[in-house]
Amino acid sequence: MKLYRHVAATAVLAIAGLLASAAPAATAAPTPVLAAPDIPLANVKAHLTQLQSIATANGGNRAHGRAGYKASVDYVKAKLDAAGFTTSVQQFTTSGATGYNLIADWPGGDANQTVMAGAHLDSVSSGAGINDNGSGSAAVLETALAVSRAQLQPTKHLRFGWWGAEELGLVGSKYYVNNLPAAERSKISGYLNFDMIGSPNPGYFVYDDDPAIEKTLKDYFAGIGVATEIETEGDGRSDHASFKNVGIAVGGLFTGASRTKSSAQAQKWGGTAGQAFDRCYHSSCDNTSNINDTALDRNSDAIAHAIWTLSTEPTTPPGDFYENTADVAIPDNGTAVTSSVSVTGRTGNAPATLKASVDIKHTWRGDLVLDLVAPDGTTYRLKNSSGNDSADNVIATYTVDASSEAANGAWKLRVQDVAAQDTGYIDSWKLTF
Ligand code: DTR
Ligand code: CA
Ligand code: ZN
Ligand code: ZN
Repeated sequence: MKLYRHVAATAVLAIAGLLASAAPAATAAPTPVLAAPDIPLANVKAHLTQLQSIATANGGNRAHGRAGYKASVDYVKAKLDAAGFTTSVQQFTTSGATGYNLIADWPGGDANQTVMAGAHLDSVSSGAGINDNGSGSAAVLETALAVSRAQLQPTKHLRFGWWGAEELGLVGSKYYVNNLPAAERSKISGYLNFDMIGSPNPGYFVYDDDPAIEKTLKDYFAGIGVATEIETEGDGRSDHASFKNVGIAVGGLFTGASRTKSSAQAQKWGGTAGQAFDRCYHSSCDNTSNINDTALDRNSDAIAHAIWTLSTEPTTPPGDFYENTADVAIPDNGTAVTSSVSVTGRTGNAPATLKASVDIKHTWRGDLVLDLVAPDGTTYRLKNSSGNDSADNVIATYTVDASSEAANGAWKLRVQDVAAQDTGYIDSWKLTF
């Protein structure tokens, strides 16, 4: 059995565990988060005007391999350099032409927890690509400039990216991720993607990949009384897929492309039912007239809200953790099994926010009951069985108020399969103090 303890900065998504005993945990007042500034719509539209001018001066587009794309990169880079960002241009080759990614780091913050936001800067060859994706590029640029204007000092490190050759198949963002060493990838705590956020007949769609990022973005719209829907048109269809595919938490916003707005959506958001969210998608008419100002403004402000919130929230202090990675088979509909960790060298009691992270492979997780057993035998219920939860695996972190327990001793994860059929095993689990 491999049992080891090491210190790690862990960012955990805590799921409150049900307690079988002990007083309810004390809840600390939420730490106030710095409020983001308003992102001036006029500034965002000024960037769109510049991108339109660039397209007009370069054959009508800003496509990969064309002069209009490199001119777009130069425009954005100049703004960021003047604002104090550390920028770099990453070159790659695809379809026989040189492509460019632009990366901008805001100096400061914990580099081990990097919050990243990005947008593809290229258009299709048929037009200027003002909604697709000048809108995302301009909003991310203006948010970065707002960070500079505010001289923001986030707890986490901030990085922004503008991708090349997205229209050729997410080529630029894939190149960036594939050439990022694994140690650097693991430092990115989340990537937020903004591709088409000013559609003329807009919907308000939020990516539902990472719950924490999704909640942050949805909270913004709830705060302004705008209903949102889960984005369903684009799994894998924009640059967030490049990050998600290597296990990085992702999120983002979208106002719709060629799909048609329903009557219910028109009722909710206004606009025209039975008409595409963007009738000029990938067309020559995707110009500065192809933008809904309200949508662009709301989404720009939502981006700023997310950047401020996710980068200034308290970082999770490094937590000591104790892990057991030995596999333990769980008998189907049988007796409980346990896996233990030995906690030594600590003083006093366990914390009120002791975190039990489990990785259990099982083909019907509703069969499983999970308990944390303290060294003195006190049992804390982490998860009850549920007949209708047919999803696979239990990969979750539970927060337990173990402040009445001595920290040192043998802590056990107890798992029981209480329903016939479907089997599994404890893959690993850990306690973080
Ligand atoms: N692939 C994007 C447009 C697009 C289509 N569906 C989604 C969903 C989420 C983001 C973007 C998109 C493009 O053509 O650039
Ligand atoms: Ca605004
Ligand atoms: Zn496109
Ligand atoms: Zn796009």
